[in-house]
Amino acid sequence: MSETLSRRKMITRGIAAATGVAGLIAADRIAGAYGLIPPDSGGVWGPGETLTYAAQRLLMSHHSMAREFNRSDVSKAIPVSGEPPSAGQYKELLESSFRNWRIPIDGMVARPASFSIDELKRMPMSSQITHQACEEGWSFIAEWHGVQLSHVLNLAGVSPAAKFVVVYAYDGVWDSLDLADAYHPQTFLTYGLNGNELPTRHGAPLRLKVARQLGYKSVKFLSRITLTDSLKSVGNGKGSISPDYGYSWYAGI
Ligand SMILES: Nc1nc2c(c(=O)[nH]1)N[C@H]1C(S)=C(S)[C@@H](COP(=O)(O)O)O[C@H]1N2
Ligand SMILES: [Mo]
Repeated sequence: MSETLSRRKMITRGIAAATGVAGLIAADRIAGAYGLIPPDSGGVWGPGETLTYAAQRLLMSHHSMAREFNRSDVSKAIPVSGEPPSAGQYKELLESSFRNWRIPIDGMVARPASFSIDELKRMPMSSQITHQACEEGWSFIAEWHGVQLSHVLNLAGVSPAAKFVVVYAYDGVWDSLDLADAYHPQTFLTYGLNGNELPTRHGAPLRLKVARQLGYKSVKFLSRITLTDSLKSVGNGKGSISPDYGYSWYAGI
């Protein structure tokens, strides 16, 4: 994990050092021309984020896989970040065992739809044993079960003009992925953890699992999925609630 992070920093710093300030602006222009400016960068004024995102997208294959582990590597204790929403719609859904919960998928899709947990479970199930790291320094290895996000996207029929998948949670958290990460084979909608139902505190009934980014991109307690071609008018316009707390939209590892 720290090796990966420092390698990423080295690449970014390497490009920055080699190019200098004029180069930074040039790099930003190139990144812009190729659609490699992340939504929270602020163009040339945010070259750090742009270089990290662009370097990963240019230097690493879109389909490079996060490492998968063995069952014997699964962590004994799994830390939790945050509490499930204790009031409102989520509380009602939890009290009725999510019987009336459905996840809508809408926006720039040919066939807007919504799915219950049972419907999601009837789709092809995938599992992954991967490492999840929180930006605050802790991490764990766990086995996640669910359906690839790409499967659900294909059912809904993503418009050729769509560029981002936005996800919303019942606790007000929201985030987005570009289509490279949304269609990545290890990007799941998960309903199971270590052979059991997904526990409430880990995001029941459904959470996003994004194996190649930090934990905060794996949004829990999902309430809606929507496709868009621009994040400018979504929330703070930065593609994620994370920049409000000082973290970047792109959290690749
Ligand atoms: N809806 C929602 N999703 C969330 C969070 C949250 O507070 N609310 N915390 C994030 C953070 S910061 C991390 S590190 C992971 C932690 O996942 P875990 O609680 O299952 O360990 O969930 C992420 N997903
Ligand atoms: Mo986190």
